Amino acid sequence: MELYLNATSPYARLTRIVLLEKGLAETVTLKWCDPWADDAELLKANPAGRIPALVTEEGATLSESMLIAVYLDSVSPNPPMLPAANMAEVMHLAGLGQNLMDAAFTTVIARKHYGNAIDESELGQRRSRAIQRLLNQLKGELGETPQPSTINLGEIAIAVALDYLAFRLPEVSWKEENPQLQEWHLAVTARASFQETAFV
Ligand SMILES: N[C@@H](CCC(=O)N[C@@H](CS)C(=O)NCC(=O)O)C(=O)O
Repeated sequence: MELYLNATSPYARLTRIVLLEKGLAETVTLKWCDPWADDAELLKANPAGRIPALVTEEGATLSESMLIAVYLDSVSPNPPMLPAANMAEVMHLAGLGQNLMDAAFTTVIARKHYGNAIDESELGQRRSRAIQRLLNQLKGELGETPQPSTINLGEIAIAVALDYLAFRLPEVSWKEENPQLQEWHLAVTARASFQETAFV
């Protein structure tokens, strides 16, 4: 398989962490690219020009980080990223994580293209309020320190999104304002899969 990615995409990082957690990293060639520079190979694989894009052994290109994660879970069922016993809970958390990622990532990209004043726009303010509401909800839902023995797609998505916030929008200062969430995040990101894929 081949995975198109870069080192700063939260979506690409999520798929890489899933590969590592499932012991599939050796089966994939990492194709580092710049999606913003219309990388020719990436455009050939994924006409949307977005990463992550995974080319399967059969030559099918998959896009969308969550769909790629579901596919990888089917390629190698153990350890499961979407355990059947608590599927709804894991998907619920994965959705919160992906929404936080989307709000943070769109804020970063909007600033890059239109300047920081874009934060004051109607959409910029909606994104900012969404980030605050999501953080509040996560604070309420992620009380217990996660088990070091297992991890699921919901936990991965949330921890990557929180890391991305700290990386790109440090002024949100979610750690200082949510020590409990910080403790949860520290436990998850101590895993080798997170250390190996840290944002740079
Ligand atoms: N919903 C997609 C989002 C993917 C995405 O937005 N990727 C960004 C990099 S972080 C990208 O490739 N952007 C290039 C572009 O939009 O042209 C996913 O979950 O995979």
